[in-house]
Parts: sequence; C-alpha cells; structure tokens
Amino acid sequence: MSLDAPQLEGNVDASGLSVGIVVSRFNESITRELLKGAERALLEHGAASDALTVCWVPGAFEIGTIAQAMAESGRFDAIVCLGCVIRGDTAHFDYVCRGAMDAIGRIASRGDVGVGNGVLTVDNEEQAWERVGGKHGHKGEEAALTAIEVVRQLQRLGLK
Ligand code: INI
Repeated sequence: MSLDAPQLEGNVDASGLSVGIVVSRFNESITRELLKGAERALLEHGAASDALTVCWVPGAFEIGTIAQAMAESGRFDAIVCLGCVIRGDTAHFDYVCRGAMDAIGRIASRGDVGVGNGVLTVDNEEQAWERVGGKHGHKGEEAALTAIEVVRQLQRLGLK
C-alpha cells in the first residue's frame, strides 16, 4: 500500500481573492460581531478591504437568495454567509433554519465558489454570544477562513 498519495493541505491565504459576505440583520447585535470577525480574519489573511463586498439582508431566510446570485455572477471567489437564528416558541425556527441551510448547502455543493457557513442556530442568546468570541470560538472568523480554504483547494485541483 502506498503512503505517498499527494496531500493537498489547507491554505487560507486570502490575498487577491474577491469575497462576498452576506449578513442578516435579525439579531443584529450578534450578526455585527460575526461580520467583524469575518472581516478581521480576511484582512489578517491578506484580503484587500476593497475586495470585500458586504450585503445585508433582513433575515437568515433571505441569505440564500443573495448568496446564490453572488455565486452565479462570477464576480466572487468566495461567499461568507452570516446570520443568527434563535429558537422561539413556534416551529418558525425550524423553517428558517432549514431554508437558510438548504440554500447555503446547495450553493456550496455547486463548486463555483468557496462557501463559509456562519449562520448560528442556537437555543438562546447566551449560546450565540459564546460563538462570537466566547468559549465556542468565533464562527464569523471560522466561516470566512473556511470559504478561503475551499477556494484554494478548488484552485489547486485546477477546478477554478
Ligand atoms: N431570522 C433570523 O435571521 N433569525 C431569527 O431568529 C428569526 N426568527 O426567530 O424568526 C428570523 N426570522 C425571519 C426570517 O429569516 C425572514 O426574514 C422572514 O421570515 C421573512 O422572510
């Protein structure tokens, strides 16, 4: 058995990449923190500030519409999706989560762009704060760097 298979390691160099960030206003105190973390991570990893396009949408349910349009435009190498859905008393939470996640998943699986999913789906605000620089890391930063790593892998494979 050969152990010499090529290993394509992750690369999160954002220099020269054009990145679309779609962020929802619902639970804005949290989503602003997600956005700050995503922007910070991209700039720290070499992105130019004028290569970032931030597009606000009303709620997580609307993220897919804009993210898909951005992906299809051919103008972006990566798309970062940021939102925060907090469970309430009704089934609305489930429908919003499913709508957002299905749409983001469809875009991600097309392979045209790198996609980072930074949409929080949590039971309460405390869980959300734990994920924007608290004990569960920063999901805005993670989503941004994930999107970059996927683009770089597509490029290495010669698919983009
Ligand atoms: N949108 C969110 O982003 N987070 C939520 O917690 C949320 N809740 O709880 O309802 C939410 N709802 C709005 C939804 O995303 C759409 O904007 C709305 O249904 C209009 O299409």
